[in-house]
Amino acid sequence: MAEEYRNYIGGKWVAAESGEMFESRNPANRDEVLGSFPHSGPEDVDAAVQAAEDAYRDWMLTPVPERADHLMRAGLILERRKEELAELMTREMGKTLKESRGDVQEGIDFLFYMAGEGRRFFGHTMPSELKNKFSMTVRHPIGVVGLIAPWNFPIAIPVWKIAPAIVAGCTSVFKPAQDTPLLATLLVQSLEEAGLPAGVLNLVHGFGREAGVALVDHEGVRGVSFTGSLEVGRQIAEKCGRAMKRCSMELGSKNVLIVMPDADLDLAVEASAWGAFATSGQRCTATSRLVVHDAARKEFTERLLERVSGMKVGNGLDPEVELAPVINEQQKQRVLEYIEVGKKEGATLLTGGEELTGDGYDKGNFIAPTVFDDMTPDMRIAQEEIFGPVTGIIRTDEIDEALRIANSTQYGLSASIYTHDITNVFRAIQELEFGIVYVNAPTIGAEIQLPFGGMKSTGNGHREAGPQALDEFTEWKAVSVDFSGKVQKAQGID
Ligand code: UN1
Repeated sequence: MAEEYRNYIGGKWVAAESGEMFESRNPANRDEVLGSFPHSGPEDVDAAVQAAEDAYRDWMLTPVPERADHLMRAGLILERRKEELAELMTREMGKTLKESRGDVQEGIDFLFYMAGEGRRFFGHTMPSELKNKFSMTVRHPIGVVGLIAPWNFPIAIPVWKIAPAIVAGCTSVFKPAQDTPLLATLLVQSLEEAGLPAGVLNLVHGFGREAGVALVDHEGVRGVSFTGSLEVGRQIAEKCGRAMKRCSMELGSKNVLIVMPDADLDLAVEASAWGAFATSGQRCTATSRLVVHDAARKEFTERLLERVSGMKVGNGLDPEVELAPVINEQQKQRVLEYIEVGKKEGATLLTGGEELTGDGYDKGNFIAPTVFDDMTPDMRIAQEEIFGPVTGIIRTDEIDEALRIANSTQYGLSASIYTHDITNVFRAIQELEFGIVYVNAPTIGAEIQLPFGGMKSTGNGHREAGPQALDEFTEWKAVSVDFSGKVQKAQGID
């Protein structure tokens, strides 16, 4: 029997009211069950929002450094448990152990970063146009928030949301992805162990269409932070717009790596292989388009194929494995369908393109690393987010066209250029419509002290991580104190 886990509501671990459960399984071996989790519905969400509302007043009045200290303690707990969490992460969502360690580390780093933010939490002071009047701005929490996280970074991305919500003084209901409920539970346990008061963070397991929808729709929820697909993000943003709720969206992308003729090809090839196939291409920042200059194309392509052909595909616990399974059966089918679309559209399949079966593969969702050539910017495989181990080469013969192609999708999260030409470097920095731009570095591997988020349909203008993280969860309050003993009227009125 798989171990049974619970929701965390008002400081207590409780079953779903319906009593129904769902299982979390290993994508490399579907016979392995990591645990069973409450299949929650609107009544559970209701209880969690109620708990968050009950805890809100005390929490927003708790000194900011004290709020933030919980994050320091939770970070130390994760640090102590890093290896155990990383191993469970690989078993729950598939990615290689070294990437799982990176995911946990990213969570630890951001917990520490936000813990420090508790002793800053800066506002501004500004002058008044009137005598004996003092003006300043302070941050005010937006209230109870719903945090809806994806499965591809089961620790890091929830921490991107939970940590700034805690420092900001919000109380929250966290609905993790149904594919990674175990890691979400362990994360919440670490915050409980760190002494976070009851109701400040509540955990409701379940599926988007029930628990997720109920959370977004709940009247008590004043803001929603969502990371996931454009399709779902659009539905959430529409609802939030109507209800005048704050919402921050981190959605799809179609990231690009440009290779110019003067690029160091060793680096460009390695960055492309890492960017396209780490986490089996299941990162919002994955390199799914390679825009390669004709002068470098033949050699780049040969070297990339050589690099990819040497990739071992398998269980992420095996230290030799570079390409792990994709998250579930449904995602596997979706990726395979996109590969068919690419072939039909006339892209040339250079390698991969198929599901792997047989010894070691039969119980998991394995797809061979797939590289297309002759991809054109208008193809669906060049426009739509695939979220799998698939990338494609688009040819170009000049920088204007390369930048135009890079910008030619509705998304704009992460872009990279490989060149040493200073003019091309600065043109890329200036012209790329992406929230994250790399020069001679892969499209993946964002660091937590930088703002993370995208332009155009990738988001709605918010940024996670970095110094901007608090903006997602706070309002600005403009405060003026008049100590003149008079009623002073601004704008020059006597
Ligand atoms: C994501 O893919 O959803 O840039 C987040 C990176 C990570 C974060 C990715 N640090 O690869």
